[in-house]
Amino acid sequence: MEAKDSKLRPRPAITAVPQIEETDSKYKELILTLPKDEEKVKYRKYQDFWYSERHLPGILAMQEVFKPRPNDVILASFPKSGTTWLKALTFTIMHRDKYSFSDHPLVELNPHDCVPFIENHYASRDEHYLQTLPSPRVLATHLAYSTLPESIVTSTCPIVYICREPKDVLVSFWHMLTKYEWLKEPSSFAQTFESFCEGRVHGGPVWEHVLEYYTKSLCNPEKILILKYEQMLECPIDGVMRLANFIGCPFSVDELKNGLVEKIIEFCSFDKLKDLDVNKNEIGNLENSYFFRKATVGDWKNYMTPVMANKLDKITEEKLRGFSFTF
Ligand code: PAP
Repeated sequence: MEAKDSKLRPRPAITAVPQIEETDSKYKELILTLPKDEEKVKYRKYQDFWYSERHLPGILAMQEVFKPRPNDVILASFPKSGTTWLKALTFTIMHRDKYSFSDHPLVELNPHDCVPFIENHYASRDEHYLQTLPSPRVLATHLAYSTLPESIVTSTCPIVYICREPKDVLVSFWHMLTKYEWLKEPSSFAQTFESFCEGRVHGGPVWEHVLEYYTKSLCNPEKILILKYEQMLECPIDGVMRLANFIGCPFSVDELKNGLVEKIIEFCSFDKLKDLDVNKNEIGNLENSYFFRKATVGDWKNYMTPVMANKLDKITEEKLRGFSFTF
């Protein structure tokens, strides 16, 4: 087994991404003309989706410049839908011949360090890092399908998309927002609820985000695989097998006999990852622990009034009408 990959390193903190007022990005002027939403986090609407304003220079640069390698695997998701887990699983499956469990990058690095968000590296002017990573790379994005660079859409790279029931996404989202110190005074749950319903959160609206990838996957099932967070929790073996087959790394008969699928699931489990020192805030990126909260289905019941839940369910019902998709 090869030693840990020296190329991997902790990602830049979100504070490394300049606010729009401070950036010298060539896209600044254009971004300042986009529709704006000003709550505690500033969002702007770009190509029908709302994105955090400070990340838009990176998103536009990525659209213009990013070129995938033919054997990259792209992980896509709406925020708080199971991305961290999908990153850990995909990275472990793909590099299972390279790393042993005892000497694995995920023991010392957060999944977001092992699988970088492409747009975040552009936003923090650290995009050259992506070039230093050895092939095959696993890369991630929260961008809507229609915001993806043409180079990804037309490439041979498989895209794995994970989605989650919107009420739980919202609760997870709100918890994340309450943690950022640079927000000083986070939004109330009621404020975040209204913004979420109107789509004004990073990557929102969630329904259009999911439906774009879903409808594209129907036309091109070899290019896009849709995974559902709840199904992955219910039957991780099935999810991991589908994931491995889709990215071209199927398990051999011997690996199946040796219980490798179960071992990978255990290695990437919420309980295992959240208890690693690197994910506990003591070392590494201060934000690492924010990605591990409860990992359950239905936590929305502890935060939403019946009226709120009903309102969100109605929106979901209306948005999905006419599509064969259900959460
Ligand atoms: P991101 O968009 O900021 O990357 P993302 O990983 O998509 O976040 O979502 C975080 C959710 O995944 C959290 O859900 P919760 O707030 O409802 O608890 C987090 O707990 C959950 N999560 C993180 N790691 C795992 C894992 N290994 N298995 C299952 N769920 C996980």
